[in-house]
Amino acid sequence: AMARINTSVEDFKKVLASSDRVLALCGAGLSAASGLPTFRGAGGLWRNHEATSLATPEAFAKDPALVWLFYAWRRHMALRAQPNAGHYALAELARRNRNFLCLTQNVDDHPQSQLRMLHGELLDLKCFDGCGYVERHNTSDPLCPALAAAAEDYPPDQTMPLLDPNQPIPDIKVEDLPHCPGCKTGLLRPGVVWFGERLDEAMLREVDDWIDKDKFDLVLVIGTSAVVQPAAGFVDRAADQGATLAVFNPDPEAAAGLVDGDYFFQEDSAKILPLVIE
Ligand code: BJW
Ligand code: ZN
Repeated sequence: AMARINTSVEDFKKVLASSDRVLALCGAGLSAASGLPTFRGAGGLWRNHEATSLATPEAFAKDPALVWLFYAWRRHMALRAQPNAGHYALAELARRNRNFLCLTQNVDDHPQSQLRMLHGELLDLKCFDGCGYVERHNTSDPLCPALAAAAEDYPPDQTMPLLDPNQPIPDIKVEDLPHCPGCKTGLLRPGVVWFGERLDEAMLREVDDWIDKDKFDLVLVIGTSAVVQPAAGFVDRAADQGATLAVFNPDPEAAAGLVDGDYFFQEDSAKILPLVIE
């Protein structure tokens, strides 16, 4: 039988108001209304590449110029993007409830006391050779002259040549990509977590401890396909403890796995979050 999923804003507001420990897991869909692309499904292609295939150390080792163009373009987009009403609603929830913890898989946010950026930060730079060099929050755009093609602005009716797979990719020499000021030999790379890489250990331990501390009342799953580990596992763990889940996602498939009494809002998170958190 189909699970009886609740879709009532009024019911949800009561559950939220009576919830103490609340966890949120956010993904790329939260930033969709700010004009930033998601990873999977429509919008997950960059030129003719799957965005997820570029987010690996292997892709960077093989073709650092290609991967840097992708991230330089993401930096350019993120630097121009504005937070949307969904971001503001979550910030309001954090102000109201000190026992609310927000985990985001997005790299385009700003760390705060109740926000953990599981997959790192797009504007951070670190050494690909692992010498330990890190630069926080570098906002240069373009990051270097070789990556200028990723930082050009075009009118909305024109396709940026970089995004047109029929246009050749700019020819960039590896020596013209940003290099590590620490060891002088390694390439710099974005300070994000790629597939096969470990999340920040201290952050993981802190999140683990917080989850194990007590039962959850409510878990919000916002704009994420929830397929990437260990992020998605946090939701499963909270659900196993008996928490009510509430999914905010326009894709009907995002409701798979919900059980009786859970909530599903099949909408743009920028529209629905302000209504349920007001
Ligand atoms: C809207 C909307 C709107 C649209 N409003 N919603 C087999 C089993 C289990 C695990 C593994 C496995 N094989 C490999 C692994 C491990 C791997 C993994 O989980 N892979 C799975 C895919 C199977 N995980 C890792 O490698 C992690 N590390 C790790 O496990 O370390 C331990 C270890 C390492 C080595 C050896 C042994 C152990 C690291 C994962 C790092 C993920 N990195 C990326 C890139 C980050 C940098 C960057 O931004 O470029 O993170 S990949 C990409 O996916 C990015 C995202 O944060 C992440 C999640 O994607 P997200 O946010 O959910 O986006 P989408 O596009 O998938 O979904 C968007 C959703 O929004 C959709 O549902 C839309 O419908 C919706 N939406 N518009 C609301 N307006
Ligand atoms: Zn270095």
